Amino acid sequence: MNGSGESAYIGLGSNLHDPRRQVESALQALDRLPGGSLDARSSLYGSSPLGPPGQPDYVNAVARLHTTLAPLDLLDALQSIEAAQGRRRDMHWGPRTLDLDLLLYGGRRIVERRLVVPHPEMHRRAFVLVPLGEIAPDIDIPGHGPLRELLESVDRSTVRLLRDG
Ligand code: ROI
Repeated sequence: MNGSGESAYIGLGSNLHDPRRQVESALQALDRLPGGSLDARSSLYGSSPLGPPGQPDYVNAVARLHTTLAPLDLLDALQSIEAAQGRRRDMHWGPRTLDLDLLLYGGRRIVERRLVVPHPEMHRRAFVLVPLGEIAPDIDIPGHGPLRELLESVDRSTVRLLRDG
């Protein structure tokens, strides 16, 4: 069933070391991954940090890939991009140079030791749902229903469209 590939949605986030540049360069890296291409990308959004206070605001975006990579191979590829851009696995929910989350993979639900899809927090995170709504307004989140309805249940005021991005 994977011969022609699947659509996968990736959440991007950064709040350290020139966050806009981190996210833009990760989008380029996603486009260069083997076995796929970048299909669509959202604008860049600024968002208030979820997690410990006192950290800088985040830049967030969502991308859609068309990929023939299996989910765990795609996860490996995302972690390589994070590592190449200097991500260190540091403080839980603390500031980060680059976070790439595999949000959705086709319409699938996946529960593995290393990977849960849909991403288990995405349905309550405005900084994921708002950019996702820009590129896939009619999508359903498996197990959670229409994105349009989820968007009504989150505080969208924590997320703002960034100019020139
Ligand atoms: N908060 C925001 N606003 N955006 C993120 O991408 C983000 N990523 C995280 C935590 C620390 C949960 N907070 C975030 O990993």
